[in-house]
Order: sequence, then C-alpha cells, then structure tokens
Amino acid sequence: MAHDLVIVANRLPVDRVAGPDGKMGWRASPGGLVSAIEPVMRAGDGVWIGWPGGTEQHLEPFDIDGLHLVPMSMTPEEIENHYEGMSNGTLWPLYHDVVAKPEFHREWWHEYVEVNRRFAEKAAELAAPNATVWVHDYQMQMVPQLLRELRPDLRIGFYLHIPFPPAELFQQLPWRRQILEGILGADLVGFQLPGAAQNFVRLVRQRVGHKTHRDLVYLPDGRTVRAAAFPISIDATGFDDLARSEIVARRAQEIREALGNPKKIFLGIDRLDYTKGIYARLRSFGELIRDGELDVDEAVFVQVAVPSREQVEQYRLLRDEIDRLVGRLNGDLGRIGKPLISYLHSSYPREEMAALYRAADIMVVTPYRDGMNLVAKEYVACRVDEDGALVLSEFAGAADELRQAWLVNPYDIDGMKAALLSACRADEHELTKRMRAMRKQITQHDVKAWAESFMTELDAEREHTKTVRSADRS
Ligand code: GDG
Repeated sequence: MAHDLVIVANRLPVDRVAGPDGKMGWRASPGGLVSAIEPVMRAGDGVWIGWPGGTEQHLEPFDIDGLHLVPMSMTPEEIENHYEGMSNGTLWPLYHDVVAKPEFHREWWHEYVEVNRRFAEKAAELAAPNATVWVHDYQMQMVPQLLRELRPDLRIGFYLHIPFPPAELFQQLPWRRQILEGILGADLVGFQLPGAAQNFVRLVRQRVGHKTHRDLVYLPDGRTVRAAAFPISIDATGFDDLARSEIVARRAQEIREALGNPKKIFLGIDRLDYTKGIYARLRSFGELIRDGELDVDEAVFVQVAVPSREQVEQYRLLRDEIDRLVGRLNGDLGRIGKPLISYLHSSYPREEMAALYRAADIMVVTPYRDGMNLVAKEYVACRVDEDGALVLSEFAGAADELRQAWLVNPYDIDGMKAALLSACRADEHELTKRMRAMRKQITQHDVKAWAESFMTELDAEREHTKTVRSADRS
C-alpha cells in the first residue's frame, strides 16, 4: 500500500517483548519523537520505517496504537559497522565537538551506505506519488540522496537531532563530500540551532562548490535546498498533566522521604554518554561537600544514568570511570545511611521520571555538547508549582531558549560549583521568576509546534522549487 507520509528513522518506537503465552510481540516505547510525529502521521496515513533493535530477520510490518510500522532487520555485521561503528564510533563523537576521538574505518562507511540504501529503497517502495518523506538523524544522512535518485517526485525533509559541527571539525571526515551530497537530496534540512544550519551551508559552498545565499543552496539541477533551525521540544502539556497527577505527586513525596527528607535534592538524568558531562558535575558537587559549602545531612545528588550503547568500548570505559568516582566520593565523604550521591544505572517509566523531576530542587544538566537536551525542558514542564532551579550547560541547544537557567560552562569546575551553590541558595521569589519565564517558553514552543513548522516549511520549499523550475522552462 502506498502512503502519503513516510518517516525514516534508525529506530522504530517499539521494543520486542515476550507475551504471557511466550509468543514474541511488540510494545510501544513512547518517546518525544513519536508524540511529535504521531498527529502528522495519523493525518497523512503515515508509515514509519526503522530498526526495532536486535538481530531478528524477516520481520513483518505491523500496526501498534493505530500507527503503521515497518521493521527493517539488521544483521550482526550491520549493527557492528553501521550502528556501533560509523554512527556511534565516528559521527557521534565528531559531531559533538570531538569530546571523544572519532575513529574512521572504510568498512564502517561502506556498511553505512548499504544500510542507508536499504532504508531508501524501502521508503521508495512505500511512498505514494508525490508523497512526503521525513528522514531523521545522523544514522540516515545518505538516505535523502539515494531516495531522490529512485523517486524524484517525492518531497523529502531531513532533520538532524544532534549538533552539526563547524567546518574545522567536519573536514576530518574522509567521506565529507559524500555526506553533504547525501543530505542535499532533501528539499528542507532542519537543525536544532541556526549555527548548525550556517555550518552546513558554509561547508556545502566550500566542499561541494554549490552556490548559496543565506539559508539556500542552489543545485545545478535547478533544485533549491533550504537549511534552517527548528529547535525540537517536548509535549509540555502532557508532562504538566502527568506531574500534577495524584500518583506522581505522591511518588515524588515518597522519593524525598526515601532520601531522608534532605533540604536540597540535586538531580541528573542522562543516557550514560560521554557528551553529557556526568563526571564533571558529580566532581563539582563532591568538592562542595568536601569544602563544607554543602552538608551531606542537607544535600544529596541523585544521578540516573540510563544504560546506552553498551557494546561500544568508550561507553564501557565511561561506565567504569563513573562507578569509580561515585564509589570514591561516597567512600570518602558519605556517612552511615548518608551517601552524597544516590547513583542509579537504570531506566524508568515516564511516571517515575516525572516524580523525580517533581522531587528535585535543582536539576543539573551539564553536557559538553548536546543538540537540544529534552531532559532540561521536561524538568521545567514538570515544575507545576513554578519553583525549582535549572543549572544548564551553555553548550546544550536548550540554553538558547531557557535563558533563565543558571547557565554554566561544564569545562569550568569552579564556575559550575558557584552556579550549583547560587541555584541552591536562591530565594523563592527568584526561583519563581525564572521558572515562570521558562515554563512560558516551552508551553508556547512545544513539540507539536515543532513538527508543524517543519512540515509547513517543507511544503513551502517544495512549492518554491516547482515554481522556479516551471518559470525556468517558460
Ligand atoms: C538526542 C540528542 C536531542 C531518558 N531516560 C529515560 C527516559 N529518557 C528520555 C528523556 C528524554 C530522552 O529520553 C532523552 O533526550 P535528550 O534530549 O535528553 O538526549 P538524547 O537521548 O541524547 O537525544 C538531544 C534529542 O535527540 C531530541 O532531538 O535533544 O540533543 O542528543 O525525553 O525523558 N525516558 C524514560 N525512562 C528513562 O529511563 N521513560
């Protein structure tokens, strides 16, 4: 069956689970992207193509919660080379300011292109004439071009969820030109921030030699491609409702009690990733306790580190480093029944996340580089009493919008310590003033608005190209 809207992403929003009868089935794993795209998908009879995780082969398309999903299977070699290798060993660190050293391997690259080709072929097969295809993220950068070659009639959008690096870093990539040309298969290319869009246009001019003007790229075949910022957001009302619910309010109270009702609860929630700056933030907090600025009887740091990419070497090393640091800080500075860091290496249901957000006085988000960081926005959405403080890295995309946070440079430990203390000591009036402004921002710019603005621009861009081309012919 042909569809008017096709979403292409590395992952499908589902997990494979065994049912009560032992039969394997699917469970929806709701996330920001699904809630953003769901309304657009329903309106356009959409279908979502992606990998469901694991190595099962020959999976059949299925529907879940009314969404049409098409699973793409991956072989162990493809997972190793495309996903763990090129995506998470090369592109992820390169695009995040080389916080870790990217590795370049030709076999990774070849598999990356082949997987992208398979995804593009599937999209070409499922898209109706003149349909819209929305391709997501750094694992799929070759899809727009490969798809355009197969189906020139399609309207193609590409959105990058992570930063797009400055030319000086991107230049390292042996396949820099191919990737730029891959993305240029789209009509509209979306980034989190204007700076990323500018990096992209500048690189296209320098490396591919196309003419550009402001946010437009002019291709020799007459197409124009627009590169612009569409900062992603969250389902703000959904989080607000959840945080207000009886069950979440009660659970937040329980969490505070379980921690011994400290005066101040600091909270970090991140995928266990070296870009997130977990080590530096815990060290800063540890030093504040050591220096006597904070007291273990009065303050505790809850750090949730969600397991992530555990097959990749750098992630295993990071886990060991954090384990050691937490052990050392608790061993050196904690007291009986009073660890200063409550460390949880686990993932939690959405309700528990909301309860943690509600329980925490100071949310600490300190990535070295982050496309947006939704956790920061979710914390704000859950502060229904308009209190609580957000300490936020300048290098998270979210810092552009959440100006009333305590903004920090995560490389500056003393600066971070000062910000943690200042946030901890702020009075109620100050907290409310800042939180109110941030809540207004995320309510007015929620994920629905994000998806709609991207789709509207994509329509407009395609129309523009059509008009220019017919004017050329006449
Ligand atoms: C990438 C970019 C960009 C986390 N743990 C649990 C859980 N989560 C949810 C959070 C949040 C999401 O995962 C994490 O999003 P972030 O934005 O914080 O970070 P990345 O995973 O690195 O996301 C990032 C994002 O894409 C979107 O474009 O903002 O910059 O790196 O929604 O709530 N959810 C549940 N249990 C957990 O344990 N249910």
